[in-house]
Amino acid sequence: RADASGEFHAASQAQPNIALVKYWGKRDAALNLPAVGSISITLDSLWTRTDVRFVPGQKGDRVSLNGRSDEAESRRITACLDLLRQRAAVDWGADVASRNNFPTAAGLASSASGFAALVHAGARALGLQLSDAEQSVLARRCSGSAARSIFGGYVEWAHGRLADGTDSVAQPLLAAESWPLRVAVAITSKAAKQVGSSEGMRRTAQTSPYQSAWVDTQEADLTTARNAILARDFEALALISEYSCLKMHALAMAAQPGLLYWNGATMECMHRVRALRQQGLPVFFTVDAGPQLKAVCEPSAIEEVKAALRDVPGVLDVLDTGLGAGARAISP
Ligand code: 2P0
Repeated sequence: RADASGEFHAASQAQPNIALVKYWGKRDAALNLPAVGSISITLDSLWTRTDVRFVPGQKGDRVSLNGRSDEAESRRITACLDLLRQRAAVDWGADVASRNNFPTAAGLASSASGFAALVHAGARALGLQLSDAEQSVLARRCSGSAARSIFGGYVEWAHGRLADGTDSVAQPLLAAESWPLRVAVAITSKAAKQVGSSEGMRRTAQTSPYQSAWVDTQEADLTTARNAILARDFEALALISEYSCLKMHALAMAAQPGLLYWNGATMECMHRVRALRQQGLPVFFTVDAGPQLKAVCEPSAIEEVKAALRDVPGVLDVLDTGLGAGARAISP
């Protein structure tokens, strides 16, 4: 299985994705099965690049993230590599070097691109011939949203019916080129978030009185968003996306203690985006488990959207990206 130079080595790139119909909650924490399906867009100019080298005989993994080591992240990476080692029936340690060109762990879905790139590179390094769907299932077990970053463009991750989770997999709905929307990301804080997504979801499911309403209403939202995407109906996608975002945050805010992922600037950005849309600009917002605001717009609106967000007090920076492809090989 080794490559031409006798090494078990590969590198891959994956991009973060942003959910328009949100994933929040698990029905099985061990297999990382979601309580709800979700729909996302994969971005293009933000990326994770990950290099994986398995070393026969090596005990344990050596992990470098943006040039540094982090014990908690290394444990998650080892757990993910264990799934690949199990498949390949080897017990070799790996050297992993991964970097992002955007802030890690601040609500920019670094775990989505990170684990999608890790599974993609790790599978190839071991010579495993995995389909995209199989990679999506493995990435899901490492971090739920990573299931979606295996694919590009508009992606749906299914709730699934099977107890073993093999059908809780992402699949593409529409290629990025078929509806090339743009995304402006307003960075309102560069600090790592205080409550990670897994802990936030656990607390929400245990204590939020809105959990069952969230689960019960998701199928209808998925249908609405899927239809809007297939019809390329911007206004319909705007309404369902803002609805799902605000519903997820209301659910999480009602946990005990309540989860507050926004800061003041996040809220100001939401008002600014709503005002722009009222003026006729094709733009809507979404916010994940962190304080950054993502404004999704038609290409013609991107400069005006960026300028408006830059103008909001508390906005530190505005990134700008299109929609991109799924996980893929790069030269090591
Ligand atoms: C999403 N988020 O659909 C939702 C919306 C954040 C808010 O998926 O525990 O890092 O690793 O499965 O995927 C972030 O959660 O959580 C997330 P785990 P993940 O994008």
